[in-house]
Amino acid sequence: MTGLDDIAGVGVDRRGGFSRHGFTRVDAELREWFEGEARRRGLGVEADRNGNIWAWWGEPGDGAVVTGSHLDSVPGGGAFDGPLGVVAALQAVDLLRDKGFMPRTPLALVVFVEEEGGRFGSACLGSRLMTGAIDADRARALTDPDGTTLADAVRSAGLDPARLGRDDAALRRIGVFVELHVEQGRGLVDLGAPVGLASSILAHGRWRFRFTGEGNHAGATLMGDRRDPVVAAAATVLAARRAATGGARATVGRILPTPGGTNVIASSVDLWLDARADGTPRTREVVADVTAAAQAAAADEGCSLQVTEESYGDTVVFDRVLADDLNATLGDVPVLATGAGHDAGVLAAHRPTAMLFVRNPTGVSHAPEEHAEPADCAEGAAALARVLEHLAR
Ligand code: HGY
Ligand code: MN
Ligand code: MN
Ligand code: MN
Repeated sequence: MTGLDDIAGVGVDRRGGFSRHGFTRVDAELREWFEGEARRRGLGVEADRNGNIWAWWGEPGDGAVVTGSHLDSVPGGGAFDGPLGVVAALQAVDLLRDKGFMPRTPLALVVFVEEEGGRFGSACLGSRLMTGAIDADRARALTDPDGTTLADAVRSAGLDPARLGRDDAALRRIGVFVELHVEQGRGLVDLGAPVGLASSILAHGRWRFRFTGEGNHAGATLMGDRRDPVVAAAATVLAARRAATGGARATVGRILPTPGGTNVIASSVDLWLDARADGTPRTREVVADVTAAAQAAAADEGCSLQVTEESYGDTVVFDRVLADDLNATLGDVPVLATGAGHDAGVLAAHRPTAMLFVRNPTGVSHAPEEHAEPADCAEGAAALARVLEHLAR
């Protein structure tokens, strides 16, 4: 799909996936690409106070029909998660223009920044700043693995960190928001459909578990004399697997021992838990189970433990009236729940919001195997065009 090919080379990492994170040089390259594509279509481009980019078909105005997604990725991510929604939005504008459509309502495309939280650890950062779902002071102090704060990163991207935070003017501009996204799962494959609508998003959050023990020599320290935080962390990983029952999901995808030497007993280790379930009570129950096991493991190992909630969002149920209306427009497509979070999930608490999914034959996401066939991508863009025409007519 043109567009996806244009950016396919940007931010490819050694695993063959993509590592594109907010407010980095790679991010700047992707923004430049998007702004060029938007300007080529005569769209007016502006960045909001939180670093999200808006491209306007017609005069910017309140109550607009807005579509978009993100261009950043998880480390080693796939080619479609985020970019497909942005490229499909550009293609939908082309399709509508080709048929001579002129929106009667302002229409905007938005690229949200740092949706994956791959750099600063907080998911949907751009949309959560816009809605006030994350405290601006807390956000400014977020640091990346190199210790750079969000405030510094924003400043070096040419924005004023003091202006980060809830943006009521931007929210007023959103009359309705629709995000197209590659499906992260096999629902559409199993149903034999190229395009679907989202019904809900699981509650999910991220917690950092910091175990502190005693750094020492791997060879000179007898086993009985150790306080090894990695041992407590390992027990916690297994506890997460045990806790995730009944449809709940618990993942530890990132563990960082300090100092991280092969012949060094770590002095501390950070482990991040990603927990998701149908609803807050069950999600918090999973986290409580894992925390209890982590505390016991830390005590056994003579280590201390500090648990910090880094981001959390309750279950999202998308606007049913809007979904039914769009489904009538699309001619009765499958309606699916998802375990993956999205900027649309953040906005859904503030504005009528819907999501379109495009079939992913592998069902895999957040890995290079993530895929969508060109024909299904085209179907997705055409479906988005029909939806935008319906909403902005
Ligand atoms: O983590 C998620 O579900 C999303 O991809 N940010
Ligand atoms: Mn993702
Ligand atoms: Mn995504
Ligand atoms: Mn030595």
